Amino acid sequence: MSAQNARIFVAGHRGLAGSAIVRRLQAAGCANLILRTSAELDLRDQAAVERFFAETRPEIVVLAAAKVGGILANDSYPVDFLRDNLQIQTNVIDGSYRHGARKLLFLGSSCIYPKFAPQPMPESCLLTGPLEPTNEWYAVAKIAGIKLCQAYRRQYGFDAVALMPTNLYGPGDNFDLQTSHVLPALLRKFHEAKARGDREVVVWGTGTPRREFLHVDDLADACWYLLNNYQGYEPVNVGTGQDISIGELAALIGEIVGFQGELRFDTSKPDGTPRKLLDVTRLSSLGWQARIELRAGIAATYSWFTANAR
Ligand code: GFB
Repeated sequence: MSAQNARIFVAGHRGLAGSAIVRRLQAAGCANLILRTSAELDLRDQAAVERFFAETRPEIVVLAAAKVGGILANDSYPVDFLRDNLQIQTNVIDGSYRHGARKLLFLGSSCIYPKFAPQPMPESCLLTGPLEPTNEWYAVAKIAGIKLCQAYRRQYGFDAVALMPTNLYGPGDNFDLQTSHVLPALLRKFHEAKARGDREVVVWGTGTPRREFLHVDDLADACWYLLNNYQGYEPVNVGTGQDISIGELAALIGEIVGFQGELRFDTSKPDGTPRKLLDVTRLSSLGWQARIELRAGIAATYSWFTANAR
């Protein structure tokens, strides 16, 4: 049966990734989406998840639900990032398999790779070195998620696929300055600094770390593509293949927002991993590549922010 006609459960459909995936599935004509808010279904609650799968029996599951956050949130709430993610993914992957789903897509993260991995980072560098301490709790949970997918495939032949998206951004992101990732945080900081007429904007860390940013609509398109074209045991990196320093990103966002002042680097805040660029050879050879250019993607996200997120 084609994915268009299948009953598809998108776990985490209100989040940045999940909401983009829902839009992409709807654009592809998928009309049988199963969606639950966290108030309706707490994915950390095994008994509730079990009842949900027994009642709805989805055929395809996209696991985009997770406890996520930027460098400070990751560092401040280790239990939430480790326990909640282990619970969510274990309940959903197990429930999917036992109630007859034929396919599951699990979304991981580029922070699963070692802090000093070779750059760009191929999927094969998983578990070859120590993790970045600011996000090791989240990374360990996501690594366990990949291994669960591989274990269910190996033991039961369940078609569970793990994707590793790089740093995501786009409409529906979290713009809270304490818990967000760098890109939405800087959009808000520059926007507010411009409105107040401030002379400077504070950027955390040294500005030298390099990150790769993928628009969430590109991620959603990759999910749809891999849902239809990949059944492998190995995880697949999802990125653009290009990175930028945080200092350069800040300058670009300042330009897009139209802020005229200076940048000040607060080096009391952590830098995190020095560089995080995915090797996207596997994804390219499967026939998919990112399309949304960074400047255009940030400009569109800024428009969304000014219209929706204040
Ligand atoms: O996006 P971010 O919070 O997370 O930070 P990571 C990226 C870089 O931007 C770090 C710097 O070097 C930050 O110090 N930065 C500068 C800022 N200004 C700001 C700011 O105002 N807010 C924030 N948040 N950062 C996360 C992981 O790592 O990446 C997660 O913690 C996840 O586990 C996610 O994997 C994709 O890229 O360092």
